[in-house]
Amino acid sequence: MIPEHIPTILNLKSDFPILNQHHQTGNLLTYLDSAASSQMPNIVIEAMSDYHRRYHANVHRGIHQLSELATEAYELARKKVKGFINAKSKREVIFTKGTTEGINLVVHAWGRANLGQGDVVLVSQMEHHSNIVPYQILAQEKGFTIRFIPITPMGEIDLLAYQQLLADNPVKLVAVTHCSNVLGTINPIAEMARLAHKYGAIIVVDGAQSTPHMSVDVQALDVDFFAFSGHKMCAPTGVGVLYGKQALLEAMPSFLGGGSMINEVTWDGFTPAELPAKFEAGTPNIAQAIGLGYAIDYLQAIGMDNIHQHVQTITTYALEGLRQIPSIRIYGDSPSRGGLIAFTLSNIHAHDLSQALDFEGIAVRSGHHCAQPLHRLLGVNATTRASFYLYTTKADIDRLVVALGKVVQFFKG
Ligand code: C6P
Repeated sequence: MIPEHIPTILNLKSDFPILNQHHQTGNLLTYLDSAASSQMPNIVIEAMSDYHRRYHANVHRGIHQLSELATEAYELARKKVKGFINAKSKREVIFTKGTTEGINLVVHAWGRANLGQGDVVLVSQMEHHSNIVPYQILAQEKGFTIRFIPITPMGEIDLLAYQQLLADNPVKLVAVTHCSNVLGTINPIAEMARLAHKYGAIIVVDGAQSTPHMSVDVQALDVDFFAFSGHKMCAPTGVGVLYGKQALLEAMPSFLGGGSMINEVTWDGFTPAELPAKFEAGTPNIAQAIGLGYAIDYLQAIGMDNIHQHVQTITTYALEGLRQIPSIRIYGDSPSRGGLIAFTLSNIHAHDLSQALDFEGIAVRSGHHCAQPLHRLLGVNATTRASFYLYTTKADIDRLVVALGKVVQFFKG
């Protein structure tokens, strides 16, 4: 249930208990690490607590009242996801642990059945390890080739090079992120899907950084698979979604085996269950899926377009502020960018920088952000990244800019 008072876009912090805490400095916590994991509003925390207190039971197994209540809530969450991403059917919505598991499912089920010697998989240069390593693991076994789609100096996909790679190679699969977790670039997925299909390939999209921030319509994008994580969109950790076109999901073999995913088992073998159960082996993360459903209610009550607009405003404001800092280098220069900014500051190590910011009560992330090949391409080992969400305010950005100014002075002196 959405609270009667639907908060305005400018004043959401009060919905997030964690953001109303004071840091040891005495300042309110300035949380600028939502691209790693976002915070949960009360409505999500309470929905999960309600499940634990009132109707915790396994799903799709018991015919007692608690199990029925749990099953109903779990399936309602699936229905909410279906609407949220505009899937054609609930059968196309597979609950996973997160983006990583979703992509691994595609690679090990679809990939194992369809990729072999002589085939090529295209992966963009801006991918998170989750959208690189699963292909590398399977390539060792099946002998297909991975080629990388180059990016431009602005940090965008080089579409001409992409088209050339499709034309020159027997490409079976294209793996690309909707929004880069380092450069912030939002990629032209509909166009990339159109080109992949023109050359007979499927497209697997990593939606970890886009789904929390903008409305996603998997049918309009015409993607074959699309994976995202709950914990970056106001839901808890431990739940995510893999969307797949029904025909592809039906044709591909099972991935994990166990309870729930079978129709019948004999000593000689098994027949898989219908979708989506076919890909949901074992007891799922029930409370987390319910939490994701409530997170979707919350995001939709505010409006995905409003969230996108808010984050765009905050990001533009942050870019203006950060660009005033001498010796800052910002990575990614695409006008089509999501709510995160990765940067380095002269020769200050990213870890020292984020520790110094933590002393000021500001949480950012530093490191390679699970995108080592991209960092190598950018010529750095590590960056510091500030990332924003619907609860981020201009005051948070002001604090970041002031604190960075202090850090520069400190390291100078
Ligand atoms: N990126 C970040 O700080 P999981 O861990 O499965 O929920 O999501 C993996 C993942 C996949 N793709 C992209 C583009 C991502 O950003 C992430 C998670 C976090 O950037 C943690 S490394």
